[in-house]
Amino acid sequence: MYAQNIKSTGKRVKSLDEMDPQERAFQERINAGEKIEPKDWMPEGYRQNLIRQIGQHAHSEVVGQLPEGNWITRAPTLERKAILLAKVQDEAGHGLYLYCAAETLGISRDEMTEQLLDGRMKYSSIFNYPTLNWADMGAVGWLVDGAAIMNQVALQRTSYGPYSRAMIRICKEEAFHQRQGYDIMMKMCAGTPEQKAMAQDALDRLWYPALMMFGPSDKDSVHSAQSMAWGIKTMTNDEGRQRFVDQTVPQAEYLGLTIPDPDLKWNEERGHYDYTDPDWSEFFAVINGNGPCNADRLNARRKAWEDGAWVRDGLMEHARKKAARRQAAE
Ligand code: FAQ
Repeated sequence: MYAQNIKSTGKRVKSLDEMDPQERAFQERINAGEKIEPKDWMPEGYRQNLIRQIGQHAHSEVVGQLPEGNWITRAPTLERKAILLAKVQDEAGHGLYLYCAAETLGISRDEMTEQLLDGRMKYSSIFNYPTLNWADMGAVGWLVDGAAIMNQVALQRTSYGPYSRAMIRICKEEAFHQRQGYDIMMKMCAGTPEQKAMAQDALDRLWYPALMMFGPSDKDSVHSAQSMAWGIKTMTNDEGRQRFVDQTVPQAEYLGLTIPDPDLKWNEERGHYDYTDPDWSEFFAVINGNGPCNADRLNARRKAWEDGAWVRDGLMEHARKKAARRQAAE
């Protein structure tokens, strides 16, 4: 499996024979399916790669509150408002589990936040697209959470223990998120022709951005080969994207909606749908800061960070006083 995964991404990683004994023992633990825990020895590249991926994942959960948070006050009924509020709060919680998992690797949450705000760390491309109307709340839950789960179910088997355990908990909640989105889509598709047209429009705008969530195509993926050899990733970007397409097409058919891809068709021989890739120039523009909402999203996070400074200062002062009191009593 180890060798096959490397081949599928086309990039070369060290073989066992090329590793020094410590690194080789580490790789053999990974190959045997053992979890790596925070105090275990690990190659510096493994640690850094995990900080990058988990940090980016945590930032995505937190920035990901913004497009939906925007609709809490405008939800059409009290029930929808309560559900959306709970979902957005869950995303904040996911961010916190993930920051904690990253902190076990020797970076602080403050450092990760600073790296997000000064552009050294990324967050998922999808959250740089606007949510224009209520149908987008359905499409985000259905497609964005659907894509997120597809990826996160695979990450439950990731080799780093704290990340894997965070994923197990997060997936349980994400399953509810996806269903609430699909439920909104079902209601809209069974509603007036105008409501159904809104649902179709939301699918048209969010389909390709959702496909981009799985990352660049395997041939352009920088990290996949090494991340798969280390068991950090358990499927390639294209494998995840294909699974998502295969799962989502029948769901769109059930809703009576059309996926905006004229070349989408079932391929009997492959046992998968053939589909059109996203426009990769758009993907790279978005991850390099030039998507429709990049500036708004980062400005919102900067403001939250600055507005929260007094809370952080207060907590630090409280902790200092508590420690001093404890020391005086000893
Ligand atoms: N957006 O070498 P690869 C959610 C970057 S959670 C932005 O293939 P990798 C829940 C990548 O960082 C959504 N950047 O990278 C929710 C790298 O740049 P770097 C988040 C992207 O890491 C729902 C470069 O491109 N989920 O939505 C993206 O091996 C609703 C080369 O790419 C996760 O983060 C992208 N889409 O594979 C919340 C899951 N794709 O760092 C609220 C964990 C790639 O060298 C509401 N992450 N890049 O500067 C992963 O599984 C992986 O990181 C991938 C990318 C698969 C996303």
